[in-house]
Parts: sequence; structure tokens; C-alpha cells
Amino acid sequence: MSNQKTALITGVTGQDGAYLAELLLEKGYVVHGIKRRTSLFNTDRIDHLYQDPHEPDRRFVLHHGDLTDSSSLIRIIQQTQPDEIYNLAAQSHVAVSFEEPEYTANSDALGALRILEAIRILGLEKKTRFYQASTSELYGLVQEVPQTEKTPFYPRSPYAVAKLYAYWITVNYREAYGIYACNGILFNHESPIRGETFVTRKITRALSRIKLGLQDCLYLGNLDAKRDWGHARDYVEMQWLMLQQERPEDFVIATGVQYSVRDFVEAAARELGMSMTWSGQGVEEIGTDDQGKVIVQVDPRYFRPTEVETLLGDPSKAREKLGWVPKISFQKLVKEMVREDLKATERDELVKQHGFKAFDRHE
Ligand code: NDP
Ligand code: GDR
Repeated sequence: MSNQKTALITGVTGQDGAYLAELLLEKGYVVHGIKRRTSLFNTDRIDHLYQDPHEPDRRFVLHHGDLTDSSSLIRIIQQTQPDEIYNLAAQSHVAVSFEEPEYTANSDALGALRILEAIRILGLEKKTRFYQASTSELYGLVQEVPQTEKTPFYPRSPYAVAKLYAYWITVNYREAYGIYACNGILFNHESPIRGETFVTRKITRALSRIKLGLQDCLYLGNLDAKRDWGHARDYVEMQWLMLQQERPEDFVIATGVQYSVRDFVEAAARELGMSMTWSGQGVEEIGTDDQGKVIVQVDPRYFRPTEVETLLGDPSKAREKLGWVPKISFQKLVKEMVREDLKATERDELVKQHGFKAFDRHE
């Protein structure tokens, strides 16, 4: 009998899904991924892993499914009989969750329940290990600094409240049915393939475009928010490690270092050889370049009804029990993101030179 493992990844088309699929394929797994039906291709991040359905012995297989649709989840889990399920799919944007709270609850809270129930319905409690993508947003209005696995939760958005349900249902199914199920409480992690509307990528993309003259100004919300930012490539390794232990446990994954949004802007500008000067306060605050041109402005449309001002994780448990330390520093992360966005902007500039309009978005 083959001892080749099979994994199922929900959210395989997302940032973490792409890095995790790469990692598991390198480790020799058969990897199944769930993607949503969309009117345009949505597999940019995993196209380099794509295997044609006509190829024999494929190790990377995509299935149509949705976290809001139990029937698809049960069918895919039955067909694939996974040793490990990584539940990474979510409506993952905190600001959007205020606009789509019900959908966010359906996918992010009930989605986790649907998968756990599928494991039970199919009698896979002893076979299938389950990873839940929990989040530092659970801490919200922080009760303790730095945050550990024992810090109380105080969610501050529909997204975080939905993820709170998913966290506890994972714990409950572990205790009630003996499923190997665990939560990775991951702090913010970024990369060149981070979604363009999260603040880090928004900054590296916009500053690259400003540098090459394709955009005039970067509009941001709360510049004072502080986050503990790591690299997604480092963090997916932890997701895998958590499912390889003797007993299922929950872990905080973080770097233990904190920067503000303003710090991130400065670091990205530095990488691009641009100097930034700040002036004004609150909604009047602006950032100017060395020619005195305003390149950063505060736009209150990006403020959230309730904000998470500060997050800082303590990854001691992961270090001690999993032997894990993040390898990629904040400075290296910013450098890599800027380098990749600059390359993409150079391509856009070329397109513009050939008479095509470069589409300018402020989101
Ligand atoms: P992304 O937003 O990049 O990816 C989310 C994935 O979920 C995408 O593949 C998306 O599909 C898919 N998805 C969304 N809704 C559904 C649905 N209803 N059914 C099926 N699939 C769906 O997120 P990340 O990769 O950054 O994050 C992965 C997980 O980790 C998420 O659950 C997130 O909440 C959580 N998390 C992320 C952190 C971070 O800093 N990145 C930190 C802590 C937790 P599509 O491509 O079609 O949109
Ligand atoms: P976050 O990430 O909400 O922490 O959730 P995001 O990058 O969206 O915001 C971080 C902080 O930056 C402030 N901010 C802005 N944010 C965005 N998106 N756009 C802006 O223009 C802007 N200006 C300031 C925000 O107010 C916030 O304080 C991410 C997601 O990946 C979640 O899925 C995950 O659970 C958490 O990280 C950990």
C-alpha cells in the first residue's frame, strides 16, 4: 500500500493556498484544491502548478466547490478521502465584512462547521486531520500584550466574529468527536501574491506606480494601525507542521515584532529610493516626496467602523513545540514585495507606451 498522503485545500486560489499547495507538492503529497466557479479564470496564483486533466497520475487536482454549499464539500471529501484538510477559504477582508456580514458569517463561520460535519458524516474522524485558518483578528481590542494562545478574544468586525465561531467549533469537534483538529492563530502575513486591497500590497503596488509615473497618489486609512507582519511562505510551513504532531493543539504564529502602516509606507518608499516627509495630523496628514509632491493622503473611506489598532504576537509555543522560527524578516518582505510590484509596473508602462490605457484603481 502506498504511503503517499492526500491533502485537500480550500481556498487554494488564495495567497496561502498557493504557497501551501507548492509546499505539499514538494513534499510528495497528492493535492486536491477547491476553487469557486467564477466568470473569469481565477487561478493566476496556481497556474504554475496546473496539470492538464488529461495527464495520467496527476498530483494536483482542482474541484469546483464552495464553503457555502455542503453538498459540494461532502462530495469532494468523499471522492478524495483526504488525510489532511486545510480550511483556508474565507471572505478574508475585514473591511468588506462590514459590507457583507451575512455572507462572511456563512462562509467563514458555517464553512468550517460544514467541513467538520462532512468529516463526521463520512466516518473520517480517525483518518482526516483538520486545520482551521484562525486569525489574530480574534484578539481585536487587545486584552494583553503580546498575545498568546491564552489571551482572551474580543473580536471587532463581522469577519472576526465569524472566525471566532470557526475557532470554537474546531475546538469543540476535537473534544466531542476526537477529530485531530487544530487552529493556527496566524498574525498578518504578506507576500508578492497578497491580494491587492490589503494594506501592504496596496502600498507596494501604488508606490511602484507613483515612482514610474502611472499613478499620482496613494490614499490610505488609519496610518497608526500596528501589525505583526510576517511572510506567507514561512507561515504555510507552520500550517503543515501543526498537522504532523502527535496531539492536536492550537498555536499562535507571529514574528513578535510590530510596525505601523506609516512605517510600512516609509520602508517601501526607501526600497524605491523615494524619500517621504510627513506633515499634518489625523485626516489632514499627508506624505510628500523630495520634490514636495503629495504622494500619500488619508482618506476616511478606508476607516473601519471598529478598528483593531494594535496586534503583536508571542510565538513562543510554536518555537518550543514545533521548533519553528520565521526565516524572512520585515525588511526582506518589503524588499521582495516592492521588487515584484516594480516589475509588474514596468510591464504596465510598456503596455502604456504602446498606446493601451493602464487601468488606475484606488481601492
Ligand atoms: P485570500 O483572500 O488570499 O484567499 C481566500 C481564498 O478563499 C481564495 O481562494 C478565495 O477564492 C477563497 N474563498 C472565498 N470565499 C469562498 C467560498 N465561499 N467558498 C470557497 N472558497 C472561497 O486569503 P489568504 O490566503 O491571505 O488567507 C487564507 C486564510 O487564512 C483565510 O481564511 C484568512 O481569513 C486566514 N488568515 C489570513 C491571514 C493573512 O494575514 N493572510 C492571517 C490570519 C488568517 P477566490 O480566489 O475565488 O476569491
Ligand atoms: P487586516 O489587514 O485587517 O489586519 O486583516 P489589512 O491589510 O486590510 O489592514 C491592516 C491595517 O491597515 C489599516 N489600513 C488599511 N487597510 C486597507 N486594507 N486599506 C487601506 O487603505 C488602509 N489604510 C490603513 C487597516 O485599518 C488595518 O488596521 C488581514 C487579513 O488577511 C485577515 O484575513 C487576517 O485574518 C488578518 O490580516 C490577520
